Amino acid sequence: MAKELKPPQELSIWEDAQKMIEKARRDGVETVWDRYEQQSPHCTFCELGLTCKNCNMGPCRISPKEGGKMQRGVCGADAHVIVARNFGRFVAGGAAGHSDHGRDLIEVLEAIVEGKAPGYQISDEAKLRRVSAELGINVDGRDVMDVARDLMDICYADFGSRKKEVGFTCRVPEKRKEIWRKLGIMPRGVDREIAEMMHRTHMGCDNDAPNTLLHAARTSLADGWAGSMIGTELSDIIFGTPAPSASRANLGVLKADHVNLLVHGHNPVVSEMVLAAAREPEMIAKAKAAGAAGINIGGLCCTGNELLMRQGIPMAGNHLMTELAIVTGAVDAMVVDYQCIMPSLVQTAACYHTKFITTADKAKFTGATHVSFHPDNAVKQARVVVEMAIEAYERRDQGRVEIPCEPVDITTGFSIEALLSALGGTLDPVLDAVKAGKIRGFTAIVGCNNPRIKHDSANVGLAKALIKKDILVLATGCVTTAAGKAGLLMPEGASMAGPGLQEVCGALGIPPVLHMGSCVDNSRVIQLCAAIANALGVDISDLPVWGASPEWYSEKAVAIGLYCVASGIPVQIGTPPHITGSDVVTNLALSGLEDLVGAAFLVEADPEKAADIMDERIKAKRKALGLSE
Ligand code: SF4
Ligand code: MSK
Repeated sequence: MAKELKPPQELSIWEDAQKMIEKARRDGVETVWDRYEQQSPHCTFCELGLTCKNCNMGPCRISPKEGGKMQRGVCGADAHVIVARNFGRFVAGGAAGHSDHGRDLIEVLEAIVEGKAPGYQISDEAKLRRVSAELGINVDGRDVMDVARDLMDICYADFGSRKKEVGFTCRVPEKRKEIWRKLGIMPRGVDREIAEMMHRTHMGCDNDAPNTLLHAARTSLADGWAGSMIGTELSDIIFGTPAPSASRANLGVLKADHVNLLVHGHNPVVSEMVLAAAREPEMIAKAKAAGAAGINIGGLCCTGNELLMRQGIPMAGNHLMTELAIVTGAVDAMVVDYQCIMPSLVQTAACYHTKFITTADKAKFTGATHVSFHPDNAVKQARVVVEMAIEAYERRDQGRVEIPCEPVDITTGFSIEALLSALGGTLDPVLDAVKAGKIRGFTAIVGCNNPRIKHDSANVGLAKALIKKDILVLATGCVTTAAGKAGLLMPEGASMAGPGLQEVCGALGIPPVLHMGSCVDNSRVIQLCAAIANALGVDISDLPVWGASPEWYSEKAVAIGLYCVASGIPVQIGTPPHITGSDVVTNLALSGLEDLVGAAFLVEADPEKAADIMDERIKAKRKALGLSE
């Protein structure tokens, strides 16, 4: 018998989502929540991480009952080995996603240097020189392209096998590097660590769960301090370093009288070009000739974050809003690159007039229109995409359009450089506020949505609970749209904060939640923590800081969580990964890592309870630094 549908009010905290879930049901369109119900209850073995299909003697399952049958796989692997192997591959998947994105930026830089990337350029030469000098490249008096070529070579080398330490570990406090060296988890090369994880988890290799987990940490560190950091830094160099600007968020950013083109995925390499094409007078004239008032570009997920941070382009929604955006009937085209793009979007788009366009040869979707993007053809292909959106607009049935709300105002663009500039070029004002107890600590809330959790309830709930305790929140990824919709990305949002944070926000004119970028941009968070630790002469694990991912879903989120923990930043998560079938692995994640790297994971779904636990640690860290609690 079909399960009864839950009321939309139980699925999302947002009015725009609730209205579009209702419309989807009226229109007969299936959503992520419908499929989640169909998949529930999930397989217990898989939830516990106790299944293995790493070889053809299996698949194998381990009984969660101690002393029961099936305590070992056919090869003899026990629950701990299987859970650790599965987790290691999960982390490798996430690190591969971020890092391959980073590599794509190196390839664009290479094409710029070779003069084969019309439309792309070095937008922030000062940052190119600054970052290059940090990595030991001679920049004095040299031509910009010569410096760029050397930077490109160093970045490529960070993906390889011949280094002992990836380049950006130059930013890491010495005490932290000593821990990594002692544990044998210093990241050497992105591809090397990912490949070694795949090797170790082949049948008959690394059959010691803690040893596998240490390599998972090393793999994640290669992501954070190399793959992702390269992605962020090169994106800034090529497209510009973000600076604070105003924008808007929610489905109200769609415009009934415009061609609406949404960009979705992660890499600005595609979305920046689409935006540039949509701003060309010739394209706007074509849109007007088709009867539209203009072309409206909106963002989804992390490529939306990239355009929001640098160009102020509005955010239509986060992960669980992507299907619902199409359900408005107002989206003429959705152009995607890779990661976090639900395969269902092809079917959702087919229920309306929406053109669904893929652009990455490594991320094709059956049923989509593929427009292959490369650095040498991106300008031309971006125009093709915009023209497809205009054509689709002509087919739009205005009778099916429902834009469910008015947009809310947000501010964005808090790169480290922008923060420093707002603070007069030094971290001192923030450090003084921390010492005075006006800012008691920091938490980066990062990541996703997950239909296991009422959409954005935990993302917003945790942010509100923390700022009330005078803990400044940094937001990246899909948390951004959640915080924005809740009014937390506006200076006025400080009225929801504690008195100390309110005072600081008022003095600096900043919101209590600062938007720092997309999911690769969590590299900005670890870089900032390292800079603060270096300024204070302590290790990162000595700081009153947390990471959090209350509604995480992806492999990438776990890679981020683990590189934060391995860097000394404890991380709250709302739901555990599939590791609870092994007490060895679970205990290591929740407490054992604390002894090894000075930080561990906290699993707590209730935002208020999580904030209280996080606050206790912040008090302890402040006390140890000689500060008032
Ligand atoms: Fe089973 Fe071992 Fe093969 Fe995994 S590696 S499927 S546990 S035999
Ligand atoms: S898109 S990884 S749902 S943040 Fe980066 Fe959002 Fe999480 Fe994907």
